[in-house]
Amino acid sequence: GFCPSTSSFHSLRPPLPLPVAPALDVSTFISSRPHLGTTALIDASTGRRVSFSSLWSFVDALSASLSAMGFRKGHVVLLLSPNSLSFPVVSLAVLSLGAVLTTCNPLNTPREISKQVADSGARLAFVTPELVHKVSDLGLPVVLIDEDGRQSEGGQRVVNTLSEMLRRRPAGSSRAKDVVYQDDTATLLYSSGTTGASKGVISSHRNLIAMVQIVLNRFNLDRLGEQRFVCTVPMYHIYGLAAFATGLLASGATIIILSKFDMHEMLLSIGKYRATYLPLVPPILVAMINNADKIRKGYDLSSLQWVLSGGAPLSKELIEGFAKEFGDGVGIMQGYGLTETAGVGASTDTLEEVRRYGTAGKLSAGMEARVVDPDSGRILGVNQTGELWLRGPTVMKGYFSNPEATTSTLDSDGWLRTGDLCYIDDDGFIFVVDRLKELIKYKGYQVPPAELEALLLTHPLIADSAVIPFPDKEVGQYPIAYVVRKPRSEMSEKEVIEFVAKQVAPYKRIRRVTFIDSIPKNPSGKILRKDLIKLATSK
Ligand code: AYL
Repeated sequence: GFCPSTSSFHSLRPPLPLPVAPALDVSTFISSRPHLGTTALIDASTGRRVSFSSLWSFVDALSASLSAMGFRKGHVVLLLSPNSLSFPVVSLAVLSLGAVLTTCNPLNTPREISKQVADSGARLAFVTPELVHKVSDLGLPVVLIDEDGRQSEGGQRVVNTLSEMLRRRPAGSSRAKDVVYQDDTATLLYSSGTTGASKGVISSHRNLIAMVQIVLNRFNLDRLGEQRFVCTVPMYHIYGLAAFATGLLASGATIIILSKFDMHEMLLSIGKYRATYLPLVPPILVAMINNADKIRKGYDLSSLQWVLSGGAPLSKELIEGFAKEFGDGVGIMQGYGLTETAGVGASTDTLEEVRRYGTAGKLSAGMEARVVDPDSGRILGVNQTGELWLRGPTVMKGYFSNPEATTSTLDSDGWLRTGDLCYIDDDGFIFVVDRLKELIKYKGYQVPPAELEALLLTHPLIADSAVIPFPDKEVGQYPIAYVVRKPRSEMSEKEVIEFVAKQVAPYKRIRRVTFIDSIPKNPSGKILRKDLIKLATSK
């Protein structure tokens, strides 16, 4: 689909049907899709099932309770929880009110969470009992997600429990609900984008409705009511949120939920629930290939038809390795996307597309792409490598209260700079060559170097620092640091590593430190990251 007159690539997929009514929230859109499914969710460890009809009555009850508590359109609600049956319920209830959902990695430290609460302006948090201590100093009212009737310890700020809110359909539910428009903000997921610290990505209901349609388009709709997806990817992240807390719930498919990634539990539940789809990030695929013998002997994977991989690059070698170990019966679908595109922007969806090993896929329905020379700004053509720009119905409205980051990422015509170096071949397949932006991806998790650099600079013995990715077969990349010590400082590598480790989530920890006399920078003071990456990987 390269169009010479506009110098852009168009999606080769059938057009995306989108609702035209201006007043519509994504939760209502999902619940009104017809499908053949009966069981929506299964908790893999307890076997507890939630039917579609109970799911939607839970969502109604919770949204009525929230409304009775005074929650309205535009109010921001934090959801801090591992994957669970409650995660989609809370998300959809918040969205149905026109309130704004912000999610957070449960591994994050109190310091990291408090930054997000302050930035997003969250005024209520849904939190599991194990995580309540992480928000106890914030003065934020808490609703305890008490699925198993567990009590919180220091829960003095607990204003309600989820079970209580689901039980009672409050008298106040007659209170008029605000009209929610497709253009209203739905979610604030945090991403570091191309540079700097984490920012709130503003996705509208329209963005998410388009994303739901893309999810439905990707799979064979007629049979989706019979499909069973194992959910190990985190729902707080756009990958999991798009698939498991929203998109697939419109399809009738059943979602088998694991509270966290555990190889044994994941493989066991495939056999136990006869799962057909397994969405993963590349490091899990690597681990499966490395343990292929044990896995084939120990588990029944006969029901599995598709593995989905997304969120980080998956090489041709890995796809071949997986095919060799697990046979032709299981295909690997690729998904490429960003938090800023509310999920998948390109993918391989059919057997024919999947056979193009190494591609990130073809543009999703409704998406357009440009390939732009990062130095000259010139728009490039087929098979030429440059920065990928995307435009389409899922592209974010901007970064929350950050106009500078917004204008440097989104232009006035709606083009989003992805920060990924790509080319698009004659058949419209996108190949990701490298990452231009600062982002480090550890097991698919975002690690923003700028955040770690800012933290290092708070240490009294550190004069300057730069954090860069180091490639690793198992995890993708891990963060390493170049540090300039203050004069006469004898600070050790271990001290630097521990200083960071105490304050950040485990996936952000710096794994190696090299002391250096000065950080290489260009005349305007920008760190020459590529030079440091070359230095680090040449040894
Ligand atoms: P964020 N191949 C190479 N790089 C990728 C791929 C891929 N398939 N997918 C994502 N990335 C990198 O916001 C790329 O650098 O969302 C991109 O700019 O955490 C960055 O990750 C964005 O990171 C899916 C599939 C959602 C993917 C996604 C988006 C998750 C990543 C649903 O089905």
